[in-house]
Amino acid sequence: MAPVSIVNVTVLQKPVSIPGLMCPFISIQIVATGICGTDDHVLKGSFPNMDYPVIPGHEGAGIVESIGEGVTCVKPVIPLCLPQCGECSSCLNPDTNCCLKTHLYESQNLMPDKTSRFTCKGKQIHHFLWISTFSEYTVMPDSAIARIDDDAPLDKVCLFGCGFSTGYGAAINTAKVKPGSTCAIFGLGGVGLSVVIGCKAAGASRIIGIDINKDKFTKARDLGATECINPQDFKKPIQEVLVEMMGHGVDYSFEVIGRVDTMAAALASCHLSSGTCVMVGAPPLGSQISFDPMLLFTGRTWKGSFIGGWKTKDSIPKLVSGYMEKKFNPDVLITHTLPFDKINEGFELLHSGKSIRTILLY
Ligand code: COD
Ligand code: ZN
Ligand code: ZN
Repeated sequence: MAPVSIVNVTVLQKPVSIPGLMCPFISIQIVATGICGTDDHVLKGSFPNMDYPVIPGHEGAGIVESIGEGVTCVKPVIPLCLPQCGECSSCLNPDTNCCLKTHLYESQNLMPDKTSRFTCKGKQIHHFLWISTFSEYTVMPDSAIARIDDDAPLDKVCLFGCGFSTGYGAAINTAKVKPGSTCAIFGLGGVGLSVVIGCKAAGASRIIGIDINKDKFTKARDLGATECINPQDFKKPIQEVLVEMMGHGVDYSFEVIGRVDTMAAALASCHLSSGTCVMVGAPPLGSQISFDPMLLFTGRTWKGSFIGGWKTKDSIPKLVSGYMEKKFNPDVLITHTLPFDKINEGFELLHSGKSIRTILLY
């Protein structure tokens, strides 16, 4: 993989007014941004329809730098990698958070008005998830910005832009983990550990962490995992190991890696009739999954979870307020803090498995 190059990018900060388009844009100065596994997927070319060159980054916190007509949002803010327009049928439906006016349905590499606001040496650079937080100055639609507490420490609460909210919400909102239940979490990166935090908060009695890197186990146990296992220590497939351990499989399983083999294993690991499997990781570009349909026929539930099921603009500020009230503490996920120009070191730490979350400061 080529190293990330640090270049001076020019950002067009003035809102561009497109006749008939009711979507104001806001320029944000990013103060801190985390490196998430998804940014690494961008560098590896794992996403469909991604246009390069692109500025990744989606776990940031910043301050409002300038505002457009009709925008009342003021600083400080968290950019939302899943916007919430508040008006579409998904936004009006209490059971989903996948807003229809987002990059899920149109290019994520251009702003909704089909422009790019970044150039480098005269060449157009693309946006990522409409927020591109690996840029000190960035532009995003109003629907992709959440106003947060004035006193929130931006070098910590940037984690609410993705990792913590995604994992915690997968347990609390999507799975709706019940007290006394059993859970298995495949993948103990920043997002998987946030699932562990959510399962513990929900009162699960057994929380099994699964990872091929046993260095992740200490932190997983500190956060509430009751057992940790490495699939490479067993001759049998991990789903058979889990079913044997639990009698009939776990009540809830979570795939937080983004691999089809572990997605199928997570499904087979949950209870044959009452088990729920939640897919948090995104499958690789163009992948297909094959599984025995009997796994679902007997009653298992298989669900996806994007940004923890949160309606982001409404919920992220509340999560940050909960953090300020010390209701939960994702700070423990931050293993490294580096100046932004050491971004390549941050990715090396991720690849070597030494970091959970590296926060980059501008
Ligand atoms: N078996 C068990 N564990 C494994 C295996 C395996 N075969 N392969 C890798 N792992 C472990 C790694 O050792 C690591 O500990 C963990 O899985 C992955 O962690 P990270 O640190 O690389 O990644 P996270 O936690 O930052 O992100 C994980 C996601 C699954 C969320 C991410 O990779 C992803 O798929 N994102 C896309 C989904 C999405 O859009 N989510 C919301 C925005 S990120
Ligand atoms: Zn919407
Ligand atoms: Zn992420």
